[in-house]
Amino acid sequence: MQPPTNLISEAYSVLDANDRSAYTQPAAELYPHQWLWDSCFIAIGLRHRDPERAQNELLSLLRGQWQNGMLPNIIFSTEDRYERDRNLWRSWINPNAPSEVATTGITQPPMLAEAIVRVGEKLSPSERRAWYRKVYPALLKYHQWLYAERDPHKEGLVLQIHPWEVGMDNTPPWVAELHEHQLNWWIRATKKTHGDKVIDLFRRDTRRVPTNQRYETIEALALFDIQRRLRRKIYDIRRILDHSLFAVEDVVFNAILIRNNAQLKTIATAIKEKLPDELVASMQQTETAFEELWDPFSAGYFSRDFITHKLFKEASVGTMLALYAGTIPEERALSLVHQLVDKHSFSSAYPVPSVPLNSPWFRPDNYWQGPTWVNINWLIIDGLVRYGFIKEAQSLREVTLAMVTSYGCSEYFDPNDGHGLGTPSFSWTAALAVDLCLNPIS
Ligand code: 9WN
Repeated sequence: MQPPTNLISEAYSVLDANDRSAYTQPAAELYPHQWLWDSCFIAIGLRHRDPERAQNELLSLLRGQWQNGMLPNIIFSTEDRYERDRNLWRSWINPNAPSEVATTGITQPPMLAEAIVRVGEKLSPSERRAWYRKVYPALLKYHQWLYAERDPHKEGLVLQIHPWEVGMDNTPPWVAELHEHQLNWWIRATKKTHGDKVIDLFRRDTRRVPTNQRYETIEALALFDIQRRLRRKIYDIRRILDHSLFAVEDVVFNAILIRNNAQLKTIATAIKEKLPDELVASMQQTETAFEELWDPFSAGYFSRDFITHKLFKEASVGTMLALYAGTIPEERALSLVHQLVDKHSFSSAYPVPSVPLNSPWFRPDNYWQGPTWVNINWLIIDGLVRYGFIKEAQSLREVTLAMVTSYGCSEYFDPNDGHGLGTPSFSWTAALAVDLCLNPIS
């Protein structure tokens, strides 16, 4: 397939329109701040045209790093009109938070090492080493924080305390858990009295994106309620875990961690730094423990409850991210690929649906409950290539590019007919379309 040159120029104009000089916003109006995994994906695209801007995109993430090493999922815009967003989180109540910028108190999938390496590929060997040296201390501190704070029982898997940490906000496994255990009395009362219809009128997101394409108001209330509880514990993980049983060892987060641990090693080796022994042991342990997320009956990987270790067996594209981890046994990878090409499961006309077609949760237009996302496809393609499933990777790359060429740089897409959903002019769709275009698979 010829790289569609007008797709590349359209994608770059999206990234330029969303440029806020210190960082690139995911989308105008709906997402005006800097998001952690968005900036990683954005840098992966930007590196092709402007490696310096790509480096700055990642460096600007480090402005938000907490003293304990945490990288927050959002660094808030300093514009006056976003005071409400900053005040909702009030990161400054925690002594580890940075003083110059306001952030959230939670993180997002650790894609940073991958982005650093991808940007490094566009630099000369000496520039690359200088680049790696510049970012290595912060990156190392982040991975150490992940294990120190998020693997308190030293099990090898790191835990998440909010669906926003996984970046797939209303994915069925988390939403099912929310409904089961996390709707407190006033949210249930709101639901019973249909108060959610009134609250709908005040939602900022549904003023920009049709209501059916976003999460339910009841779910939004539950997400904000968890956020409020985290704030009450001043984002201190010990206090949070003492009082809350809502902690999940998420399959997507941990798969991404495994691959990014490997990329952290790549960086350390290139600059002749020795990773601390304790961290190396934890990294190894994650690869082994990840296999505990495998369910032989449904032949898939699932997130699990941190305390009970019960697997959350609602099917989602999360299982496919195990391919990106790159450490699962070949026969398990093969069985995931069978589902990927199965017409009743993940093989829709415009794959990969975020929920398989045969799941009772499947809704083609609803956010993380059906639509196809370009970042997820990018991660799956990368995993397929490393496992040697070249034909499958090529075909997924082609259909992804065809979808973006026909329907633009939307936030997500209908997996049946490909039309764009969510906000238009979405940065990671643009950036990763550029990367897929310029990286043919051979
Ligand atoms: C909450 C910015 C972010 C992405 C997430 C996506 C969505 C926010 C929201 O947008 O989350 O963080 O308002 O729903 O789910 O993956 O990073 O693009």
